[in-house]
Amino acid sequence: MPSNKAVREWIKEMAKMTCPDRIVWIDGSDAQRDELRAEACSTGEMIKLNQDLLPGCYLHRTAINDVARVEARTFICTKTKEDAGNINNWIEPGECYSRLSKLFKNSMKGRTMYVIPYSMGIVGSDFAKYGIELTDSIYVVLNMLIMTRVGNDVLEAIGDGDGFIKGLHSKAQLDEANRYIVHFPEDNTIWSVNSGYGGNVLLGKKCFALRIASFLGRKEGWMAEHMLILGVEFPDGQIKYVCAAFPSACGKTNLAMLIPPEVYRKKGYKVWTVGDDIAWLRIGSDGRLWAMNPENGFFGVAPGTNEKSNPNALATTREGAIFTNVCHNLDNNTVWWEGLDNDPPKNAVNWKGEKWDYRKYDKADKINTSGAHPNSRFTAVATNCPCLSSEFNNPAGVPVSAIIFGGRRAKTAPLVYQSTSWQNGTFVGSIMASETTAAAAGAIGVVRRDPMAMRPFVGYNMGDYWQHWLDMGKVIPNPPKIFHVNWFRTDSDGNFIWPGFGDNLRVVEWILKRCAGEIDADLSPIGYLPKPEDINIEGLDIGTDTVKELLSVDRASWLEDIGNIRDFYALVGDRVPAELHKELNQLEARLKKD
Ligand code: GTP
Ligand code: SPV
Ligand code: MN
Repeated sequence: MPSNKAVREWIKEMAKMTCPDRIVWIDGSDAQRDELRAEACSTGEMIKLNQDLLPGCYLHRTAINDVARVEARTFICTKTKEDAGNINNWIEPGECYSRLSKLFKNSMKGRTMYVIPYSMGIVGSDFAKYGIELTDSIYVVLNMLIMTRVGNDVLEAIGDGDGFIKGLHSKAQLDEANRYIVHFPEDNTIWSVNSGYGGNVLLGKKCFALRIASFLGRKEGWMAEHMLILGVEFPDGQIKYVCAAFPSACGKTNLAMLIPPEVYRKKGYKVWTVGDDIAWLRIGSDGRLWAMNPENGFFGVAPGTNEKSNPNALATTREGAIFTNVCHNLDNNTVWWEGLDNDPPKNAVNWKGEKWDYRKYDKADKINTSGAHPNSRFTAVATNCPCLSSEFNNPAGVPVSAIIFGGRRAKTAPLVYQSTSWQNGTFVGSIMASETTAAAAGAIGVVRRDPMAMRPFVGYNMGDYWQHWLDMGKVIPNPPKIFHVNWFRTDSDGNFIWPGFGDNLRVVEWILKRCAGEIDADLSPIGYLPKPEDINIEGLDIGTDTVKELLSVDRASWLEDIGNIRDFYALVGDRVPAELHKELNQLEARLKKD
């Protein structure tokens, strides 16, 4: 127990409410981790996998009604409703504390409360922030040990201060009707109850590093974003970094770990991963924007990950990983998921824990017929990643040349375009849209506006968040250029036109050339488009005509979008910055011209 009075009193209060049988401090040691793994296996909470093939790897299944983030049950509880804004759910803080206190009351009776002191960022560094998560789930402890930096040194770094983020989590009864993921940004507090799924319960991730951190960033002059961070090494050894914000399950992990196409590898191109989900951005003393990854592991989508699409991610999961809601291959006690290979296990248990018959798989009813849940995940140790950047542990992060927004759009958005300024780039981020995925509960494949890929993660009013983007642009002396990409345009048969994955480097190369001022582009109503011949298609089986198709801008569908964007801005409400309304009007006028 540390001497810090704020820490001690808060834990005492939470324990009084939740009534655990005992309290265990997590120290970050391997010995304690191994004991917890053994305990979780003895109760069936985890399954130990084949240790010859997957050393240190375990399987966990969540409750079948608890497999994704639940946005409808996620709340931002600021004092006033306006400060949370119309895009967030809101409950008055006093009312919320009292409602949830009833759910937490005695929720840990007969259980252990684990105290996890963790750091987002390098412990002791200028830009690290600390949290303590109290939880009654060993699964949460084992995941936090991978995803964050945990240990006694965090308590030392917190010292006598009270600036740590107070996180309380209880599985309680896993009661869906009483599930709450609640943030009190003005109190540095997060309460999560009745869930056991990653994004709802690993409180360092979306809850702290995005929702609370975005709130802090606005106050303190930095930004917390749903972005991967990646370095491209050129044949001359120079490395340039980009950040990219895509909505959940839209390709961040894949882009962050991409393997360059053969023609690029031969020339000496390499790609280095700094982060795959979250970036904290601040202005460096050199006047550039710097990005650091506050996490220490990857919580990645399993389905679709294979030797061809993302060999680096696969390699990262071969040791010390936790697999959640994937398919269990009983023949060799390993794991499988759709898109791993074409050889589904014949003797297997599906993500629900039932005997699984691969022959009954029906693409139209994935949830009920697949071996792995579409949002099944791996939790993997970052340092296992073969392409991990040497800057991963650099507390200052890396300087950013480009910010890339992107979504999953079958039609409207072209393969890539460049904004004309920071303000216009902020506008481009604000009008992002994407088809919904399995990463959150609800319908899949519906286009919805997801500004900056942050719709579910902004810890305050969306209008104020956009204003913060505009304000940051005014004080970054040498800001990154802002782009938009779409890997997901489909043909009339519904097939993806662009090969994607490793070949996305071809687009990133164009982006970096634009940043370096090395090539021209064509100004269109929506921004700068590549000259088709400037997208390198050497070694691909698509021609320049396909590139032209991928870059085409259909004015009618863009004009249709304008109406939808107006409705969305109206929903965000009166804090939408005037500059963005102006950008929207100008875009409409340009689209209508001629
Ligand atoms: P979160 O962890 O939920 O934030 O997701 P993410 O943005 O990291 O997405 P991820 O890289 O895990 O990709 C999700 C899905 O998109 C997987 O099924 C991938 O196979 C697929 N995907 C990723 N990149 C591409 C691409 O370039 N083209 C196509 N067609 N699919 C892709
Ligand atoms: C996402 O949904 O964007 C994720 C997974 O990265 S979760 O941690 O569940 O939020
Ligand atoms: Mn994510």
